[in-house]
Amino acid sequence: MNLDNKTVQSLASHLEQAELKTQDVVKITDAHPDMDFDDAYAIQYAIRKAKLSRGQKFAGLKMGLTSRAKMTQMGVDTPIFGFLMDYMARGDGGEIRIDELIHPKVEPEIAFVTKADLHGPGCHIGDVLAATDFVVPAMEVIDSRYRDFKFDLKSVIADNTSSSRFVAGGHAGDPRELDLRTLGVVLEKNGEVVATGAAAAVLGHPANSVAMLANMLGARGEHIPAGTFIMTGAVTEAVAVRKGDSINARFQGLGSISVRFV
Ligand code: OOG
Ligand code: MG
Repeated sequence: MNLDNKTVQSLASHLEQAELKTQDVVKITDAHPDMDFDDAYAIQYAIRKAKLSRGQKFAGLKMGLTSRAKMTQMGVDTPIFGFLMDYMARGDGGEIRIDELIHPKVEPEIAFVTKADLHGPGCHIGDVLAATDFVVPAMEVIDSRYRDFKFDLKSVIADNTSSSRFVAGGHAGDPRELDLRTLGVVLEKNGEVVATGAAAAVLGHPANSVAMLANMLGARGEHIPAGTFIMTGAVTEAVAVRKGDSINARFQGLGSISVRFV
């Protein structure tokens, strides 16, 4: 850690205010070039604590930048993790208000729900499949608080990995029966296909993303508890949306998710 606690707290409040006031800010490493990865996660944890202290409920964890498409799109090369809260959840088939967001983008993801604790280091795909209750299709709405979605890895970790809204589909699948590598995903905007992919885009298999999360948490003395909802990261690049857009994400064998931005 290179930042003192006061600076961590004030950067957390700065970024959370940007979220709550729908106002973009410049990336925080511009003013704090010496901040390190521990500082970045400490800022993210301070935002989580602030939300919990206001009575909001923890809803799950997410991995980000787990696919080549996303790493290339954002110009970074290491997966990161963040958290989800209850107020970020929206229903399949529902509406998402655009005026609550800065410059949202949508991404199709595979989500896991665990039935046993997962501990790292040393967590691997076999542990994850054994500890998975079911998988569901999901759609994340990311909304970086940074101007023009321009950031570096430390800045985006501090900004809770651009978490903003998420939608989980209701068609649950068993990861032991599905082939999660070849599972196809089609993303449509206003009836036109705008991105396609296969779930192997996520670290070869989305369960590897959950294993990596357990290992990243393990390095911090934490674990993934049983019953955790985990989004494993975008299968395709993220697609920008505007007011009036209808989005439909189709997942092979797992149904589809649709939302409208109003
Ligand atoms: C960071 C969050 C990335 C994913 O699924 O890859 C992410 C960003 O691109 O703003 O959620
Ligand atoms: Mg995502």
